[in-house]
Amino acid sequence: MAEREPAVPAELQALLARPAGDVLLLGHVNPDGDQLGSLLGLGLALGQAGWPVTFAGPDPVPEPLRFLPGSTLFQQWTTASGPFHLVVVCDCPDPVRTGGLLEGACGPATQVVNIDHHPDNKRYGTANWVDVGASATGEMVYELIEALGLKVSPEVATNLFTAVHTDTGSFRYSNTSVKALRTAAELVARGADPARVATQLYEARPVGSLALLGQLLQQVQVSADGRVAWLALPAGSAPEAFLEAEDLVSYPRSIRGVKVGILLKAKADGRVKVSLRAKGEVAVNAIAARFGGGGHANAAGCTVQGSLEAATARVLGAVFEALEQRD
Ligand SMILES: [Mn+2]
Repeated sequence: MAEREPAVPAELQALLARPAGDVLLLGHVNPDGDQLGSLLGLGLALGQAGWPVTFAGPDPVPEPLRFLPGSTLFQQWTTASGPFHLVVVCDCPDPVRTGGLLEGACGPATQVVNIDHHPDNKRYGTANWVDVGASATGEMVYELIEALGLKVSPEVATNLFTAVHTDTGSFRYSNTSVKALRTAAELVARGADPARVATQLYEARPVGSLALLGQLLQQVQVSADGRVAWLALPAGSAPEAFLEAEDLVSYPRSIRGVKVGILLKAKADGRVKVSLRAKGEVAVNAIAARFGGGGHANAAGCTVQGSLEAATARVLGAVFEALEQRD
């Protein structure tokens, strides 16, 4: 994979060059390792440089990510305080996902910095940096911190390493570029501990979760041609914390010959949350977009109205259509 030139926009560097007011690092619903690692890494670095920083979002830090340094500073908000001088949003393609907090945190003079690698980013910031070639937003934040000449402490390094680690599927997915690995290596040199991060993320399951995992995985279905595998979970199949902690969609994708893996989770309110994962042959973000969702070519999601059976049939229909167009 070719190296890309460093591309931190001058506008962004100018905004963050020196402390100029209070900064809100703002998260979105269901924050993941890339989003929290990016926000906490950047916020801790800005804090060390003298900026007054606040970390907040509509949802709390999920249990498996509570080892991230600074995560105890992250506040769960229903309404935003503010206005802030600066609001930084990371890894968030659509401001709707902040649950109204972005609007609440902004006054007429607020600068909104939008740093992301999703191709469907809506460029809602006053300064936008969208690099679809970046493996993770955390990779971009590392580049930004370096460009600003800020200190990369072991705490900052751990957050950014976790961001790159999780978004590349532990350096297994097709976005595991030379740059992703170089960034990870530099972060390890600055104090991130790969074994500790992996242990916290993948070897800290609560007792009993394997039995539930086994029970749920028995429900994985595979299409007759072997190219699509899915897991459709009725509402209440498993506790929310379990679903949050387990990357269930990775199991249907892990089957030999499967091109698209799907997880469908029915919610009590009649919506079905859909996660789609591919192996580089079908762009699942185009499929998710048909249902009002989005994401990356190999990892995307959407929400479908209706029963689990109806949603499964509609999504499978769209996936097979995409496979046929590819053939
Ligand atoms: Mn990401």
